Amino acid sequence: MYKSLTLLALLPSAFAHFVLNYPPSLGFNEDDEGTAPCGGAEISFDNTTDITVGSFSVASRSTHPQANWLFRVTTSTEEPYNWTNILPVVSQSGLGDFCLPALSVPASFVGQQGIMQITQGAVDGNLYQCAAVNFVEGSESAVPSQCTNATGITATLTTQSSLDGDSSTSASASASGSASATSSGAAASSSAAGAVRQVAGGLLAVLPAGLLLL
Ligand SMILES: [Cu+2]
Repeated sequence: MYKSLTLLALLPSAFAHFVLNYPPSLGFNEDDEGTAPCGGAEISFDNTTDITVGSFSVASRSTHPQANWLFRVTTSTEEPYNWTNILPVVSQSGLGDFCLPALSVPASFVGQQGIMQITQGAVDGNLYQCAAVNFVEGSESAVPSQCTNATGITATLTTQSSLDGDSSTSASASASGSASATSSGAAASSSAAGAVRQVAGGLLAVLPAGLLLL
């Protein structure tokens, strides 16, 4: 706990971790971005974004060269939130705009309001952003303008269903974070890619297609 707070305090104030560009964030405050479930933002349904359950996009911008992402939804507004994963953990490399299109959630969400949570597991811990959404039938007719991928962005699906650690388990989180971010980075990402092809080939096909939508 103290260790991760110290790391956050050492970051330059212009270091934005990551921002959620689409759907619109419930609020971004870089000092609070490590606070679950929504980076310090209050859950509110005053401004919701319609999300077509059959196909939608999530667009972010990252200042971390390597990160793991978890995309989840819920219709609950209270602990423990009963999250549903949109994808397994996504392992991503490269700086800047990062967008995944063609995401989907079960049709059972149609007609409900909910929260979409985007968590980035990065060198400085898990960071959180949320959007208030209104789940509707259908598929996105066009990818939103915010959905672009910076040159050099790559993403692969892992077989993990949750991110390692959080602010309450700083010891293990910082150990695994530094291992994958330094010398073992290449080996870790190539073995993750192999696992993806083996276990979830169909889903992985979504990612390169999205990267062509620039
Ligand atoms: Cu950061």
